[in-house]
Formats: sequence, C-alpha cells, structure tokens
Amino acid sequence: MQQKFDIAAAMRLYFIAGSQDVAHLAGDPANNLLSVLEQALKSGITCYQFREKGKKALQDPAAYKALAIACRDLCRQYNVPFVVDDNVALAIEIEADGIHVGQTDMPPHQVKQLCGGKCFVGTSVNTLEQGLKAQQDPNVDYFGVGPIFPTQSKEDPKPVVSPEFITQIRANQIDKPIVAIGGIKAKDVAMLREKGANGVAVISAIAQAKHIEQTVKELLQ
Ligand code: TZP
Ligand code: MG
Repeated sequence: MQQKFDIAAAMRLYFIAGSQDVAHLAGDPANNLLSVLEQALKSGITCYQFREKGKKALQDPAAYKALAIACRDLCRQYNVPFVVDDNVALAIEIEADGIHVGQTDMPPHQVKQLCGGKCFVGTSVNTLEQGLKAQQDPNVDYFGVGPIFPTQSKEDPKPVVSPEFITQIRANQIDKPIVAIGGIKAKDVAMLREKGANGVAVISAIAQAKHIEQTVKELLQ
C-alpha cells in the first residue's frame, strides 16, 4: 500500500517520548509531554513516537489512551507521522501512521496484517544478522539502529554498537531507511548521516533540552 508519508524523509529527526521522559519538569507529566511535543513539532521534528513505558509511565489505562490521542492530534496538526511503540492494538484503534516493534515484540508481518497494510512498521536492529533479516522482510519499512552510544532513557538497553555499525550495515547492501538511536546529541548528527543514517532518533536531547527550538534546529542542521 502507498504510504501517506515519505518514510526516509521522516527519519531525519525522529522524536520519541512518553510522560516518563519529562518527569524532571514541574507540574503534570501528561501536560508537560504535550507541551514539549508541541514545541518540538513547531520547531521541525519530522516524526514522533509515543513511547509510554517503564515505572514512571502513566499507569491508568484511560489516562494513557487519552494522552496517546492528544499526541496523535498534535502530530496531525503539523502533518508529522505519529508512531506508537509496541502497543499494536492501541495503534490500530487510534489510527496511528506507524508502529514500532522491537525484536521480541509482535513480528512485523503480523503487525502489517493487523493494520491492513495501513501503517508503516519499524523495528530495532542491534546486530548485523537482525539488519539483514529486516532488510529481507517486506513488512519492515524502516529500522532503528542502536544504541549508538550509552543511553539513560531505556531500562535494560542492548549493548552499545558505536557509529561504525552504521557503516557496516550500509556495506552489507542494506538500503532501507535507518535512523540512528541512543545517546545522540546535535554534535553527532553530521557524522551519523555521513556513515549512512537517514537521520537520528532522540529522547533526552529534546525532552531535556533547555531551549527546545534551538536544540531541534541544531539536530536538523
Ligand atoms: N532504543 C534504543 S536507545 C533508546 C531506545 C528507545 C533510548 C534513546 O534515548 P536517548 O535519551 O536519546 O539516549
Ligand atoms: Mg518494544
């Protein structure tokens, strides 16, 4: 099915966040997420992933769903693809544009089938073997490669791969859109794009930025 979005272009600056990622801010975490997301959208992020996860995430199902819908509506206003992490049922119910599944989540072919081919599907890649498999799988539309550097934003992260892993991926005839992830700051973006990443995915660089607009501009460079 023809996608509504240019996925490779959307990988340029992919912001991922849930309310747990703005827990350092005073006030209501759900409202804070919406405020950070709106500033990031205004400043030019090219994709957003709703990833409400971990001990500090919203625990009430109604509040969780309401927050996902509010984030989706903001993304729609700015014509930026809205992706849901992991929760395929929610993604389909609220008509997300994309779904991201890790290596131990629902397999991409099943995700594609359940959403009737209407969603684009991303997966996470931490080894060359996973990259080759994702390249072969027609149901995978993009992949996140990392963690490139150590990250504080994920419980139990996979081993760090280093920027050279992007070079290795591209040297193995892997040509799908890839987004580098994990501990990435603005100073790393040019180098990661040179190695073959279509762009970068960040949580803390934006969620913890003192000046969101300026930081987004630097990450977009
Ligand atoms: N997957 C691999 S690293 C990571 C995820 C979700 C967290 C990225 O967060 P940060 O703060 O940009 O390191
Ligand atoms: Mg997952």
